[in-house]
Amino acid sequence: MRSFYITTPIYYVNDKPHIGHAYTSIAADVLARWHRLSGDDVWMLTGTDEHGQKVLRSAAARGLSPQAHCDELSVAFRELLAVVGVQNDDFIRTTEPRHSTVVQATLQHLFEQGDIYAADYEGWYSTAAERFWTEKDLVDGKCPDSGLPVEWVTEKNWFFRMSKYADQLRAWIDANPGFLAPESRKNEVLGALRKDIGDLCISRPKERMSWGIELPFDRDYVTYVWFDALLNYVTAIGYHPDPAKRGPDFARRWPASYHLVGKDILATHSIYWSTMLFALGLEPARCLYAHGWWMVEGRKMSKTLGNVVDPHLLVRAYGAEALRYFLMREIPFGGDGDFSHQAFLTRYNADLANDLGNLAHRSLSMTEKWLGAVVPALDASTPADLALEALAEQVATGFRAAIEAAQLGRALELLWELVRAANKYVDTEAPWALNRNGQTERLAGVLRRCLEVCRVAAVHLAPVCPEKSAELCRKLGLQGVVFADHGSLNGLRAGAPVLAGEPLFPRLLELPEEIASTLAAALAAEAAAPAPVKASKPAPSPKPSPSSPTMSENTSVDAVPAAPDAPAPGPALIEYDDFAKIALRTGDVLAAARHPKADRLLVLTIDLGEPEPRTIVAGLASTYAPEALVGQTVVVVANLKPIKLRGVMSHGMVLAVGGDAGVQALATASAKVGPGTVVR
Ligand code: ME8
Repeated sequence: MRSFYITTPIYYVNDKPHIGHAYTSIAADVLARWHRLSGDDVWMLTGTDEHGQKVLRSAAARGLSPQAHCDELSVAFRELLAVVGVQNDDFIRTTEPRHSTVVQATLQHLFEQGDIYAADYEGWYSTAAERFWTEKDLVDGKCPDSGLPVEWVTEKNWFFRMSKYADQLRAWIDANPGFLAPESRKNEVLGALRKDIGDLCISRPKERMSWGIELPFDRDYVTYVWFDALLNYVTAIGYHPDPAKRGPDFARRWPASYHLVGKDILATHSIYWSTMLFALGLEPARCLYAHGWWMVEGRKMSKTLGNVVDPHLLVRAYGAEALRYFLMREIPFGGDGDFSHQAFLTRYNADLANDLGNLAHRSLSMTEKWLGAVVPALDASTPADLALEALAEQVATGFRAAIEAAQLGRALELLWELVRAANKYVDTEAPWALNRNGQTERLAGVLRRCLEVCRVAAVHLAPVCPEKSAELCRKLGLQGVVFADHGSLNGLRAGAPVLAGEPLFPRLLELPEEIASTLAAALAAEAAAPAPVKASKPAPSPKPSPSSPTMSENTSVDAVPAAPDAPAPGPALIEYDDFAKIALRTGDVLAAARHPKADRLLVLTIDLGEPEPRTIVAGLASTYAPEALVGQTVVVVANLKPIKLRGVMSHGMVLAVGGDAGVQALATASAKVGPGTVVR
C-alpha cells in the first residue's frame, strides 16, 4: 500500500473559522478521499495553531485565559470540519503535550547540534504596540500604530542557523521539480533564495510575550510561534529527534505527500520549514502546494463580508456537497477566486442541476417507465456508442492524472465533458423515439450507456460530493460507491433495480432568503464603513530577508521576515484610480416597499436623474420603515453590477452609515441637490 500523508495548515485560533479555512481543508479532504478510495494508506492531518501574540491578544480581548480561549475556538475549527464533510484522521493542537514536549526535545537537539545560538536583536521598540519596528516603519520617528515615542532596545534572543541550510534547499528545489507547486509560485521562492536568507529568530522573551512553549535551554524565553507550529506536521505522526523514541507510523508516513497551504504562507513553509527539516536530517514533503486566495463578492474578505460566506450559512443554504463542488470547480487550484453568490447559483444550476442532475434524472426515469426499472442489457455498439465509450475511458484517465496532481478544478472540468457528451448522446439517440417505435433492444442499449455514464460520474465525484455520489450509486442499483472499472461503460449489473426518485440537485431559482438578506445587509454595511482588510491576507511574495539575523513576526504575514511582532496591516490603502472606478450619485427615493420575501430588505424606487428610475434592494428594513425613506436624498453606488436579491433585481446600492452592528443612518446630502449629482 502506498502511503499518502496530507496536511492543511494549522489554523490560528484568533477568530472563528471562515471560508478560507474550509477551502484548504476541503481540498485536502478531496485528495485524501480519492487516495482512500484508490486503496492507499491515507493519513490526513489538520489542527489549530494556538500560541503567539495574536492568540494571546484575542484571548485578552475576550477576557479569557489563553488556554480557555483556545479550548473554545479549537472546537469551532473541529466542528467546521464535520459541517463541510471533512474526514480528517487526526487533529493536532499545538497546546497538546504530545506536540509541546517534542518541540522542546527538538529545540534541545538543535541546540546541542550547534544550530541554535544567542545573539542581540536591536530595533525600535514600542511599548504601546508591544513590538519592534524598523526605521522605515516609523512615522515622524514615532510608532505608526500608537503615535507614541519608541525606544532603541537591544534584546537577547535565540536564532536558528537557517542560512546554513540555504544551499541544500536550493539544490533540493533544483533536483525535485515537483516540490513547489503550482509552477508559477516556484519563482517567488527561488527569488527569495537568490539573496541571503539570514538566520531565524526563534525566541520571544517571556517578559514581553509568554504564551508559547518554553525554550528548554533558557527558561526566560518561549518559542517563536512559527517554529512551534511548523513542527506539528511531524509531531502529530510520532516524530522525536531520538529515533528510538519515534512512534511506529513515523517512518512510513514521512515525508508527507502534500502540504496544502494558502499562498500567504508559502515562504514560511518553503524556507523556514525546509531548512528546519534539513537541520533535523529529514526530507521535505514531496509537494508543497500553495493554492490561491478567495475574495468575496469582488472584494477582500472583511469581517462583515465574511458573514456572507460563513461556511455554516453556506451549508444551511446550499448543502455541504454543493459548496464543496463549487469551491473545487470554480477556480483552478492554485489560482485566485471570487466567491459570488450569483456565480454560485449559475455554477450550481448549470453543472449540478442541469448537466449531471438532468442526465441522471432523465436516464433513470426513462428506465423506470419503459424498461421495468432495472438496469437494461447492452446492445452491439454503434459508432456513437464507441465514441462515448472512448471518451469515458479518456476522461477517467485524465481525471486520475489531474486529481493526483492536485488539479482539482481540471479534474471536474474533464468529468463534465463526459456528462455533457452523454446529454448530447441522449438528444441524438432520442430514446423516446426508440420507445415509440418499439425498438426495445436499442432503447435498452442507449439507456444502459447513459446509466453507465452516471456511474462513471458518481464514482469520480465521490471525493468531492461523497453523499450525492453514494445516492446516485444507490439509484443505479449499486450497493455503494464501487471504485472499480472507473472509465468502463460496463460497470453496472444488468437486472439490478434502479430508482429515479427525487432529483439529485434541485434547481435553485434564486438566492435562498437567508443568503439574500445577509448579503444585502453586508453590502450596505461594507459601503457604510469599509472594513479593514486584516481578515483577508493578501499574498506577500517571499521577499529577501534582511541580512542575518532575521526575526519574524508572529502572524503569518511573516513571509516577509521583519522585526519581531511586525505590524498587523491597517486598512489597506488604495490608489485614487481604484476609488475613481466607483460611480457615486445622489438619488431621490420615489417609493419604498417591504421586500415580499425578506424581512430585512426594502425595495426602493430611486430617481438618479436617468430616463427611468432604478429599483434598488437595500438591507434597511431593520432601521427604517419604508414610508420614512420616501422623499429622502440618498447616496447610491451607481455602477455596481445588478444582482438578484430574493427574486428582485437590484441596480445599485444605497450607502448607509453603521458597521457590523447594523445600519444607524443613511448617507445623504446636507443641502438640496438634484438627482444624479456626482458624489466624490
Ligand atoms: O497562517 N482564501 O493560520 P491562518 C484562501 N497558523 N485560503 C484562505 C483564505 C482565503 N481568503 N483565508 C485563509 C496561519 N485561508 C498559520 C499557519 S501552519 C504550520 C501555520 C487558508 O489561520 C489558507 O490555507 O491565518 C491559508 O494559508 C490559511 O487559511 C491561513 O490560516
